[in-house]
Amino acid sequence: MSGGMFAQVNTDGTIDTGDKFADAKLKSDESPDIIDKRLEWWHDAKFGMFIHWGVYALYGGNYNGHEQARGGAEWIMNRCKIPVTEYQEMAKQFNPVNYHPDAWVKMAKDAGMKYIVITAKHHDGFALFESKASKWNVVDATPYGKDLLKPLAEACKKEGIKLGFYYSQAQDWNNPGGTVARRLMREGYPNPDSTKIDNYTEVHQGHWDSAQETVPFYKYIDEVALPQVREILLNYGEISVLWWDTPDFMTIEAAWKLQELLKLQPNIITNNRLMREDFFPGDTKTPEQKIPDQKELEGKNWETCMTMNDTWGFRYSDNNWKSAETLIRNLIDITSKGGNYLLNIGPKPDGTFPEESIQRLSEIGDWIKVNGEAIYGTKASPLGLFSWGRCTQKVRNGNTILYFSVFEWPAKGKLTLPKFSNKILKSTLLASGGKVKITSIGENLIAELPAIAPDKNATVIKVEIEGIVK
Ligand code: FHN
Repeated sequence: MSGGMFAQVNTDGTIDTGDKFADAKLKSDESPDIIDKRLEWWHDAKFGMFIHWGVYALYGGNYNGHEQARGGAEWIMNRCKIPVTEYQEMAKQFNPVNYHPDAWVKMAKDAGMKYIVITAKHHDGFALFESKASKWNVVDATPYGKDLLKPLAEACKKEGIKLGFYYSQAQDWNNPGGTVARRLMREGYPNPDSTKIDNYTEVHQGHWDSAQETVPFYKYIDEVALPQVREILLNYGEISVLWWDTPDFMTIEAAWKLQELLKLQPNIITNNRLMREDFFPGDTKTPEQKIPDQKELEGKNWETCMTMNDTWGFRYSDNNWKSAETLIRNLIDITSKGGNYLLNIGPKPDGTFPEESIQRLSEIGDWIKVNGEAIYGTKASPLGLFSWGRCTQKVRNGNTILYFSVFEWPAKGKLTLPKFSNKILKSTLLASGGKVKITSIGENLIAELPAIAPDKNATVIKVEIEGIVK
């Protein structure tokens, strides 16, 4: 990964914007070929599981009878302004005795996911791993007392699933010196002291508890973030992804130091959220809760992360689950535009997945077992988008395979394909292998399909053609 000098942070906290600033833009001395090689598995994988888990799962979006008014349940400490000691007291109830990482990994694998990215530390600063840098970790602060990442890493290795860690590098609401993205009290609940609290957070860069500000940011970086990132990079075997998040108030110096640590895992892939993206672009772009237009991120490595309901961390009251059909079509849509899909699970405090997530994973798995060929190792559609579905492609020995995923089944089974002039070598339904007749009528290519859609989620037509689509 990248090398270079640290940019100068002046004594007054400002940054030297001289030449070194320009140096910072040079992410790495790696050649594009080496970068592409490193990302090869990730491009082929297409589908991963995001896991948001921590002490916040115990609240499940409710603080003392107050339903958190806005945002994901993993933000409850900030939005409801829970005092540091009180939040840390809650960890004494964190005892996920039903945590079975083998089962988690198996569920991910059966759903067709090829990698897992878990919150080693989210914004509440709670480490899911044993840490010498801060006692605010699962081993020291909970009755469970065991590292949660070790057995997950072992299960992933056993099952051939790549493992990545999410690490909230700047925001940390419990380890002193961490930054806070300021949120107004009304985003938590109507606290009678809201005005006073908001006035306080305004002049304290978002902090609501004096315990959060006993040391400066650089000390938090040097004494917590850097040693912890070393720990997660050194103690769990091969780590495939480092997923940074919310770079609020990050300094160039802190970002450089963190990025330097990535050399401990030479093949690691990182995202664009370490600091300002123009200085530290990372390897991947990370649209959140949205699927970009095909043109928006063309030629870039990108991964859309999304929730199955409306929250990242487990929330009791969130029943706004997307259907399996939507999730499957999202995966196809993203793949047809050249991206990856990182789909989130928010485990319950006892270590189990919500039943609704399990059901959806299983339905996605059923679809992908039959149609995975249209997803893994494919490239973006060469024919753009169309109203009834999406297309992915593979080029093999100079010829192309087009995979048309049909969402809206055509009347009488007659589907007009987008135009291409290549000779058609073979066309079948991917799931059954049944032949599909394609005829050229005037300007149009018409595929003759069964009258009723064989798969309500998406039926894939595999069309093998000569050469490459221009
Ligand atoms: O604030 C977080 C949020 O809790 C969640 O972790 C998502 C996942 O991408 N990222 C942040 C917001 O961008």
